[in-house]
Amino acid sequence: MALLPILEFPDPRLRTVAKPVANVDDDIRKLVDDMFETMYEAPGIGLAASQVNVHKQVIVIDVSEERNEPLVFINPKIEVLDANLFDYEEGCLSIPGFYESVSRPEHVRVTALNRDGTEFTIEPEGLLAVCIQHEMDHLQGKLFVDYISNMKRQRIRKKLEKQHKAKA
Ligand code: QAP
Ligand code: CO
Repeated sequence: MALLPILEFPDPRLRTVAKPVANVDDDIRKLVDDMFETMYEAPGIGLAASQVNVHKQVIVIDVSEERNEPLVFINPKIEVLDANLFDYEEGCLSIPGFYESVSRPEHVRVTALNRDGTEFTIEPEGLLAVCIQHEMDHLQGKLFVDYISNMKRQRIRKKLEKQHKAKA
């Protein structure tokens, strides 16, 4: 297992659109294991492969208190079940230290492949529903700051750029 470096906003590589996984093989399972290690260590509740500069449709999530309910979503597809929206204060491992309220569909159905390559379908609720949508956005090169005002997004970008310069 290995910890993977996480790209931070406004890194343009976060804007890459991820490709579907053709075969859920041992290389993909190794990526999944490394992503879980990286997410748990951070600590975070969700991580998309895009964030570790691998542009494949792979997501890992664990929203449980005990951190013992790992979920893998490969090539996920989403269906919005009704028009109800849900507001949640979102964060992101690629935008450390910043949180903003985002409104998303509350009721969705997600179909994906698990780490064995078997298809499964869930109708997630609450935080899990929010997290899956947030992570699926990453696979399209989209970030939660794209939903807030340009002014707020610029302020976050400037603060992070300043931190990145100080570290370099
Ligand atoms: C996405 O985000 C998410 O700013 C996962 O300093 C978050 O795991 C979906 C984290 C909230 C829905 C709701 C963020 C860790 C972790 C930070 C994360 C930080 C350290 C974020
Ligand atoms: Co994120």
